Amino acid sequence: MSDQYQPQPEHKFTFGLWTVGNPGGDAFGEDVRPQLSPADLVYLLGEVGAYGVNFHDNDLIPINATPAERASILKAFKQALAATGLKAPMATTNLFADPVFKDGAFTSNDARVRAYALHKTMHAIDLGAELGAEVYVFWGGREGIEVDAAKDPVAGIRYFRDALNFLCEYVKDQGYNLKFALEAKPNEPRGDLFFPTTGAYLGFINTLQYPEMVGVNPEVAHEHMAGLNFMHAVAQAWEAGKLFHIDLNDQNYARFDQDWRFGAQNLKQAFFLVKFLEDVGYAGSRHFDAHAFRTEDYEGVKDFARGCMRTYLILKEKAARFAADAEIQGLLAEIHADDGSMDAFKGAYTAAKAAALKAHTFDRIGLGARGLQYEKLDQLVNELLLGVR
Ligand code: GCO
Ligand code: MN
Ligand code: MN
Repeated sequence: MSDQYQPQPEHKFTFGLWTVGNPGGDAFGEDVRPQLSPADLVYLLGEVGAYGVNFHDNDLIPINATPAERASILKAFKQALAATGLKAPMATTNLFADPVFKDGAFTSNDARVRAYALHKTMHAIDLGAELGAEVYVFWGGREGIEVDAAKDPVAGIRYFRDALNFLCEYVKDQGYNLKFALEAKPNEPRGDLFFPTTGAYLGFINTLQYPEMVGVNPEVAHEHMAGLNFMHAVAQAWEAGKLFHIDLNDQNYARFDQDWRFGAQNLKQAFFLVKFLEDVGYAGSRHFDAHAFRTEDYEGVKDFARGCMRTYLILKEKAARFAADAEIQGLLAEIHADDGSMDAFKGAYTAAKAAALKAHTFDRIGLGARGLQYEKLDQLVNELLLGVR
């Protein structure tokens, strides 16, 4: 491999314990890889050059662990972090695997389940803070329905808001340096999930008690499942100052959550995403929430992890080429040219401006007849990506 594409700490590439540690079982087949311990997964990530490792509470400490088991797992994990230099920048709660959450956690109809979800999350937040996490993700894997008759969706929104307000207060009370990032998904594992898109969460955040503590964690696969343009969701989050984290992976449109290696399927979308993140100077983790194909052993898992990071870095280089390509930049300059003839109509409203604009005569036919050269531009992008310019 060329050195040019070697991951460095400043690239902030992270993986979850549940990603490289995914043993490959699916709804139709059993695990194909042995389960590795959290510490061993940290060593694997150190070997491939990642910056950090993220975890759900139960990726690290099984839900039934005794205090002695907990202490020994944590000790080995901390030793592995110290030995590899890996950070643990993000943590989260598993609020979906245990049967207690089969009908939701914060939005369950059962007040006892909702309270248990808060209890479990506070303990998990303590664990994340102990290991240095600064972002805490909420993915509501079971917050939804199969049966609309069973749940009131407005109550679901209110329960979720109450939970986040409570947990923001908890974080402030403990003095933790922790921000929340909400991760949307349209469906799977529930028939329909509440807050199906990043946009839905962006609307919701401003209804919270401490909106400044809460942002989003958009995931490529989740917006693609809904047939949406992921980069646009990321752009809206960025523009709102809410891009606190990002889950990178890939998959075909309108499928289940395939969680493939970054760039495995839609290279052009991946390119524009990387270009966006680099152009705006996004400084957070580039987290790969994906896993190796079920065909792979642990060597294949390393290929998967290296591939995610390498593709990101190659696309980053392509973005720099895009910025330096005279023909592309010349076309863009033409496309975005402004002759100043509309300057008098720009900016804030005034009655005089509105009257002048209403009285102005436009060359509507001429404006509509202009060719915009997007065919040429898009082909130049294709050729750049295909490596011939
Ligand atoms: C999924 C989600 C999860 C979350 C994870 C962290 O579709 O399973 O993407 O992987 O990202 O639970 O919150
Ligand atoms: Mn996902
Ligand atoms: Mn995710």
